[in-house]
Amino acid sequence: MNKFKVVTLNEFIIKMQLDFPYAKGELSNLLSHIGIAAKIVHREVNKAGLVDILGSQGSVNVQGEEVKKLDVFADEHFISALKASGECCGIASEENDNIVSFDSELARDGKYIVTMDPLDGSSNIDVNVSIGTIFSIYRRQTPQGHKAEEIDFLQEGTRQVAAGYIIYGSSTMMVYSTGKGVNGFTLDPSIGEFCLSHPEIKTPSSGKIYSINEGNYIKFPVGVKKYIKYCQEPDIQTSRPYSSRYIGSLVADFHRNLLQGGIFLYPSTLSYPTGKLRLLYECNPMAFIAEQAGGMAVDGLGNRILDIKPDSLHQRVPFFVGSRKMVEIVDRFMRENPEN
Ligand code: AHM
Ligand code: MG
Repeated sequence: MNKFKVVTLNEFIIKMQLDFPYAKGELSNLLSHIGIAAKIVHREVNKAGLVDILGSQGSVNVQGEEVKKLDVFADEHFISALKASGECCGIASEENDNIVSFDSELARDGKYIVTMDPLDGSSNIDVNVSIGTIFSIYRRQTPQGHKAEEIDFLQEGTRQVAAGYIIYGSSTMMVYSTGKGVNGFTLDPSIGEFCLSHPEIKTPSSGKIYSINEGNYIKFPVGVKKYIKYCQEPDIQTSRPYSSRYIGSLVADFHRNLLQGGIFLYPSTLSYPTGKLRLLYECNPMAFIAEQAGGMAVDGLGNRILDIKPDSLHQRVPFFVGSRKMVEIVDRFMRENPEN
């Protein structure tokens, strides 16, 4: 790319703001602050093997899972960046049992709330495998000038104003959407800027990859078992058998499938009867991005993910996301095999 054509994340955010005639720059400011926090977390993730930041901190998060130090670091930095933006009145995060309402006068006037998984795929931190941050932005429901309340967070995914993720991989990338397509930015560490590298991402309507933790096979619903067998059956027309690819980091598995075409599945299992992944800060943002890129996301129980009305902050749902034709097929398998 010609160096004079490099578009930084901030330039892009400002340019996009012009598409919204009444925008006052608040969302742009919020997104820029997320970009700053992402760079700070990138810096720490990159030296994770060098400093004594690895290993478990000893505490247990609200999901009953062990908290690693880097999770806490990411959580704190994203929270302070969002607070500093002055546009956000509160957050809900995987690391916090309850919502965090910001108290300052500036923050109470904030129009937006953010849900986030500050460091997803945390079991991969210690082994230098890609991890990520996932976020969603909504307009608050309660009036400005007051503290954020839980009701501000329990909104359907269709009401997302923006959503995105940061992948800390062989490069660090931020991918986000404000509901007008999906764009990806790669961090150039030498200049400390996210640069537009993947404009207007469209996901293939079908792919050759299925991603699922097959170790749970015997615990899957019948529809999923049959779909896995379908993925493995040879068929020239649909390029089957598909390849199985599973990293165990949602952001990394999703990102690969978004670019190459494929399907990611986390169904209900006996250990996780309603699925493992969290609606508010894992499934909804990814579903929003998938749909904006031409893909699809459902729960396999007859619902589009974005239409589900949340009833609690850390609610889990079964999750099937990816290339449209592949999701349609697994959805059909689920409908035709309703038994568990
Ligand atoms: P985490 O938020 O505790 O990191 O868990 C979420 C992760 C996802 O990134 C990934 O898709 C899934 O858990 C993997 O779960 P499993 O190990 O059961 O396959
Ligand atoms: Mg997570």
